[in-house]
Amino acid sequence: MAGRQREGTVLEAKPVKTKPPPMYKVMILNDDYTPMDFVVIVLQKFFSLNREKATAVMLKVHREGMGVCGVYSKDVAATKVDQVRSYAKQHQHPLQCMMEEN
Ligand code: TYC
Repeated sequence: MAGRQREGTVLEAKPVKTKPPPMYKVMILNDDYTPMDFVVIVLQKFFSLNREKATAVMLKVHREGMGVCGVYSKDVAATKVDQVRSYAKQHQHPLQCMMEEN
């Protein structure tokens, strides 16, 4: 059988179309009752913002009604929303937190 050629079937890799997973913005809403200092603490505690950045985000929300705390994968964003809601509830503040696809 010397010299006999094998069938030349080439299996080309199909280009795999994978999109990066969607990311989610975590946002807080303004209200008239939650103390400013409490919002700054929340932003530092759950979103790892330093005091200056946390204050800037809090003031933006206070003036504009809504602001982004951070952008995360779906699971992480959902955890942050739960953490903020339960921390606000525990302290009896009506602070609202939500997530939205980026
Ligand atoms: N508006 C609030 C106040 O005047 C402060 C505040 C800021 C509340 C941001 C919620 O997400 C918020 N005490």
